[in-house]
Amino acid sequence: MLTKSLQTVPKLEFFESIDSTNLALERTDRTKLAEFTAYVAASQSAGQGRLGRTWVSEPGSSIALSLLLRPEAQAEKGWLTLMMANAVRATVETFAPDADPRIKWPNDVLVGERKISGILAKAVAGDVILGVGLNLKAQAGAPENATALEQVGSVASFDEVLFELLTQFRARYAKFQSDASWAIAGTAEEFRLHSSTLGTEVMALLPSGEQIRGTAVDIDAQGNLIIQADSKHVISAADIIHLRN
Ligand code: BT5
Repeated sequence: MLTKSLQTVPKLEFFESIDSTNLALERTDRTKLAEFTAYVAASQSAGQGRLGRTWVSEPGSSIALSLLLRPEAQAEKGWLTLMMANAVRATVETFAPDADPRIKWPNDVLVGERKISGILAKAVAGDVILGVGLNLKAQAGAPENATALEQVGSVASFDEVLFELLTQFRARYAKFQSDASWAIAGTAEEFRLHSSTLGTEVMALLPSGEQIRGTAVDIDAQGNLIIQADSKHVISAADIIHLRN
């Protein structure tokens, strides 16, 4: 079934249904698994978002993918998340050329203001588990502001989309493994080109409960978001609300 995608990784475990591909990879003994092992599911009963939130993946409606990574440079979760966001964005553009997919810092891919994909990276004992959910079809249980490839004009199959996504990500990650600082600069540049966050008025909701309202002006060398309000704020983790585009 996943004929094309199987060619892109050393090992691909496919689950028709699982609780969470990130959790499955986390609880596996990974010592015998090669880097780039992929856990893929057609549905999840307990898909994870950030901060204990849920990611909806109903049967046959989305791709849930978790990749086992062993970055040579110090695990840069934020950069790997943005690198995957760039790969997802390029994948969506491949199948829906008119959709103008954009990246919302730090971990979403949007079409317009609708979310088509979310990314969740976790560092575990020297490994990074990089999870991504990409919607293929509309789902009854997804939030109102969700969208899916089929809804933005794509008729591509699960295997075609997964193959493209893995290929897009691998090309970017290979650069990272050979020269991390060069690849990080490239990741930042690609994000700047395709971000829906930069240059807009945002409200950042920080994990502490603090709220910062201002203009998202750039990301810094660590991948933090810089918000210009009365003063400059450097944000490493937050939910961002786009107030105006
Ligand atoms: C994310 O969190 O967007 C990260 C999602 C990562 C999912 C992948 S699937 C493979 C791997 N295995 C897992 O268990 N997880 C990863 P966050 O930024 O916290 O956004 C979560 C929010 O997105 C939810 O609270 C909903 O509002 C919204 N949401 C949930 N399901 C959605 C969907 N299918 N499409 C669009 N939005 C959704």
